[in-house]
Amino acid sequence: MPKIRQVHGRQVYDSRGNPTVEVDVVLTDETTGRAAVPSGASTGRYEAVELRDGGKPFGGKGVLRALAHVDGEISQALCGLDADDQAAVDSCLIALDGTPNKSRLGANAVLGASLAVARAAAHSHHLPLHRYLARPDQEMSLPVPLLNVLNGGRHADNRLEIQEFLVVPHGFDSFQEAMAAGVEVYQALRRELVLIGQRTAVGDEGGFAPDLSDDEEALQLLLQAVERAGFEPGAQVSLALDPAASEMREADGYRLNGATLSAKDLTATYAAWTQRFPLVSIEDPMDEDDTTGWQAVTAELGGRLQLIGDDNFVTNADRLRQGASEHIANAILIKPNQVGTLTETLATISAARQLGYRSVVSHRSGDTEDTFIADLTVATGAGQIKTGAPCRQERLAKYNRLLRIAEQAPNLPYAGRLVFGRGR
Ligand code: 2PG
Ligand code: MG
Repeated sequence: MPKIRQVHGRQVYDSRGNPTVEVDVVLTDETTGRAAVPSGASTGRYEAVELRDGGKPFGGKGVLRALAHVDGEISQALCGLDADDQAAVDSCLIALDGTPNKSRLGANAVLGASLAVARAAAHSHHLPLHRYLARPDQEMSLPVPLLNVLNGGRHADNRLEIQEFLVVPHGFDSFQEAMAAGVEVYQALRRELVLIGQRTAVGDEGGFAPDLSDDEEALQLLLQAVERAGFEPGAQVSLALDPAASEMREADGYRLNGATLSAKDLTATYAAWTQRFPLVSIEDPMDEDDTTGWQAVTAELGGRLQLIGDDNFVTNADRLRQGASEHIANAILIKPNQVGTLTETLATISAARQLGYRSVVSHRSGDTEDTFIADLTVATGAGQIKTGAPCRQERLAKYNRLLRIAEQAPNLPYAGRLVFGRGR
């Protein structure tokens, strides 16, 4: 097996125009691999730490220190290792960093190297990345796309408190049909917004960012868009939310539609919405540290809704196990840069499967043209991917990659009905 011969990092820019890390790996057989690292805005406090330079350039967001680690210590440690022993590569990176949260070398430096090695190894084996990452105990599938078509919270300059309103086209036979439905709903939503005199500018993840002040009105608009696009709400296309509730939390409760709600009131609001709208999933319904709020919402709604932990679990298997023992959530969001290596990401997906939790693989609000997560989702059979609206090419890059995989591997099942059944 070829060995790692060279590891080099460079500064590129993400979709928000902030610097980010890109890593190239060259193997002894001259094959190469490249990966670029995304960056969040509504980051959970327990995430692995991205190393930023501070100071004046780029508002402190420079990555020169992280890049110096890639070209220095990381390159030195990885050169000579077998490229297809990903577990050994990642153990080496974890040990080299030496901190529990990758804060010394930077999770951005570490993840860039980890993913670039996997890509290089896949090339060396002449395999598409999803086939290289596949394991006999994981059944591959094409995921349900969770398309974030209305942006609020930290991802847009409007008054919506809920960060993401998503459409979930599950009731279709193929990924291609599901994606087409998502796109039709997105275009129908644009027409709805024009009709009511709203702007159609988009937020960080390509979803529209109208100046609505009422989160319920947003849900209403979305439902209308599904119908106007000609789909059956609930049976073909359902809805999902990511309130990113840590961002809504204030000293005395959760801020929503001009009111301050207790965790109990917030749960009641979600419950009322599930009666009126075809909601199938809510991510981060409560603050990352609000264990009792999370327990209450899980007890009340966990039987009929997917409840995804993002800011609380941060793709960390130990935090997921802790949450499971506290009866919190029934699904986990998977963002490789929250944990920092590919091996840990895969371990978290396996842990979730063992615990009976679903996995939803996700982009970050600041992202790049890198499509690693598309292949990761297929390889692990996670069944769901959340990577923005069908707008802004860093979002479409992932969906388009999935369309190419779907064409190349026509026998892969579409996970829609497997995950969400036939609808309500
Ligand atoms: C989220 C993500 C991605 P960010 O909260 O789920 O949509 O946002 O990358 O800003 O954390
Ligand atoms: Mg989230």
